[in-house]
Amino acid sequence: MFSDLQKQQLVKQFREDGFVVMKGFLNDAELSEVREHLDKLISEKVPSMPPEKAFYEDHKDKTSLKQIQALYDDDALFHSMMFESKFEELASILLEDAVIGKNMQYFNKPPKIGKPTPPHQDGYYFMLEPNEAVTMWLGLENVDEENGCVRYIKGSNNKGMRQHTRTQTLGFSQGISDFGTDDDKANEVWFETNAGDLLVHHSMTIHRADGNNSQDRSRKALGFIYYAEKAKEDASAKKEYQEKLAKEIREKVK
Ligand SMILES: O=C(O)CCC(=O)C(=O)O
Repeated sequence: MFSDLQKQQLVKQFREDGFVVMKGFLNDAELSEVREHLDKLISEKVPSMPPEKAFYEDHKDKTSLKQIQALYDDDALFHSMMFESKFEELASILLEDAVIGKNMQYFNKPPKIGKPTPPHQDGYYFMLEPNEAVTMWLGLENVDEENGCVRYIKGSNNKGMRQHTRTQTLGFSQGISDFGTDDDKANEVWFETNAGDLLVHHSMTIHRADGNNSQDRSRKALGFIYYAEKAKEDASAKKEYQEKLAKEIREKVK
C-alpha cells in the first residue's frame, strides 16, 4: 500500500509530531458498508450488551449511545477491519514492529449532550513497557470545532508521561491533572476531518476533544488500538484497574 519512501516519511512525522493524518483512508463505498453494519449492531445487539461494553451519555436515554467496546466480537466486517487489514498494516509501519490488535471502539457524541473528552495519554491506560502503541480515529461523518474535533499536543509524545487523575467522564476515566501549561497551549493543533479520514496517534501523545455543541449533528467515529509486539503489558495491574472500573460503571447505572 505504501512505498518505502512514504513509509519513512510517515514514521518520521509520527515520531516527531506524535500523530499522522491520512485523508480519505476509507472511500464512500467502504463507509456506507461500515454505517450499515453499525446501524444493524446498534439496533440488534447493543440493547442487550452489559453496561461496561456499551455506554450512554444518559443510561436512561437509549438514543444517547456514546461508546461500544470490542466491535470485532460482534460483527464479521469489524473483525476484518481490525485484523490483517490496512489499519493493522499502517499500525505496524508506524510502530516499526509487528502489532497486536487490542480494541476497536465506536465513539459518538450526541448533539448538545456529547461531553468533552478530557486531555489524556492513552499509554496511561495501556500500562506498557515500552509504551509503544497507536490509536486510530476514523471519522464516520464530517467533524469540526462545533461538533467536537480531536485535538493533539504536537510533540508531546516525546515529553514523557504526565500525571493523570480520575475524571467523571464515562469511557475516559483518567485526565491530565495539570493540563493547560504554556507548552500545551502553544502546541495544540486540531483538524477538520471528513468522513473516511483517519487520525493516528502514538500512545504517549496528549489529546482531547471538545463536546458536541451543535444542535443537530452527531459525531460518529471508530477507534482502533494496536500494541507493538515489543510492548509488554502489566497484565495484573491492568486487570485490577478494569475490574474496578467495570464495578464502578455497573454501580452508576443501577
Ligand atoms: O473520540 C474522541 O473524543 C476521542 C477518542 C480518544 O481520545 C481515543 O481514542 O483515545
